[in-house]
Amino acid sequence: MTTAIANERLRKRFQKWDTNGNGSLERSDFEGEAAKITEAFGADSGSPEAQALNDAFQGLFDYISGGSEEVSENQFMNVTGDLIFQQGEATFNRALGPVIQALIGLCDKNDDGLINGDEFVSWLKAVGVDPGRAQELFGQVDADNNGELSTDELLAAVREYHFGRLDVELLG
Ligand SMILES: [Ca+2]
Ligand SMILES: [Ca+2]
Ligand SMILES: [Ca+2]
Repeated sequence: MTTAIANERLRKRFQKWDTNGNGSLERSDFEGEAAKITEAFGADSGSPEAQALNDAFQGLFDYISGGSEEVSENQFMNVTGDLIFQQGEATFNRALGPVIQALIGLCDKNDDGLINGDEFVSWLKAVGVDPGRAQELFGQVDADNNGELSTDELLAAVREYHFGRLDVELLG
């Protein structure tokens, strides 16, 4: 990993999450992001799955903002850089776990808590990744090679992306 790639990826994430484009993150940006993802998955905005995703994004905003109303780009880079590169995996999983679990909830058509190949294709489509890469990417995320993606495997993939070791952007 180079720090340059890692920083560029975090900066991209900041810009994406700044859904109203005003140069800082507010709670409403995270509501907007949850709503956008819900729509991309074709889920009803009033469904429990949509609510869970919104709650998860609000929890993530609480973590990133540390209780303030808005988060500047510098603050975001510091907090998320610390979360990804300094804190251990357990802290990362606590912060991002609810978002990943909510995404699984939106995508898990057969309700087994895991993401199979077909479900992964619809995930990639919803977050704007070329589904033609699904097979290759699935193999990279499926660490234990059992043909299903677990919460832990998906969380590890998000970390690996931010370390610059994996090229799939699962959070859209
Ligand atoms: Ca904003
Ligand atoms: Ca499933
Ligand atoms: Ca697996």
